[in-house]
Amino acid sequence: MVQYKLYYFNIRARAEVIRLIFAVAGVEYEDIRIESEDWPKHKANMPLGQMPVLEVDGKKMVQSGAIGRYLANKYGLLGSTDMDKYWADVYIEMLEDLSKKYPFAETDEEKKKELMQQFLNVSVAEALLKMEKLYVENNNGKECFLVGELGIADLAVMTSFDFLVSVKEDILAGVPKLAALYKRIREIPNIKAWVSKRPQTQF
Ligand SMILES: N[C@@H](CCC(=O)N[C@@H](CS)C(=O)NCC(=O)O)C(=O)O
Repeated sequence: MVQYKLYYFNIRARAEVIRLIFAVAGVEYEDIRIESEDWPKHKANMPLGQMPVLEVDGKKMVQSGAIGRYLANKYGLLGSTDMDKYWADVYIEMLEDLSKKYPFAETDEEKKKELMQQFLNVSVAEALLKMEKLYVENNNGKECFLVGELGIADLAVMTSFDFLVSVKEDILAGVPKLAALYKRIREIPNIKAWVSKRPQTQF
């Protein structure tokens, strides 16, 4: 059996899709969470000086997106056709574009509040509407997942929405299809079980 060790900070962020893939696939792994104050001791041992890092039988893998696709491919969550894989990537890239607009770097609290409102009310609102439109067009309004069967894009949506809903509870009010999708993903038994036991962190 493959031995997996996942190294990341004690947050969901860039490691959560990987954790969700393991949860859905029912695969055992060590979820190693490094506290920020201990990070300087570990940084030099990580191939790119960053995390997430997934150790697979002692070999360290880097880049969360690449790790996610590697695992999704292995555990049947990448999409069954080339077109499904393409569309899964489209949704993931949309979320990635959106995450780049989050005002991480702002240190002034007042300014950050203002930028956060702009992020939620403009960037997120527009991205959600575009995503809802694509979802409806692509799955012909069927009540299922983003691209056919449950896959990596759904897990990426779930983890992004977990964050967005935590900062603005009604953020999905204008996108009922995506709101229903989010609910459906969170109700999958393996996901529900992981959510109920995972460490509670802000993001
Ligand atoms: N593109 C990389 C980005 C990794 C990254 O930025 N990791 C951050 C945490 S989210 C990190 O390790 N920061 C600590 C540092 O760079 O010292 C990925 O997705 O894996």
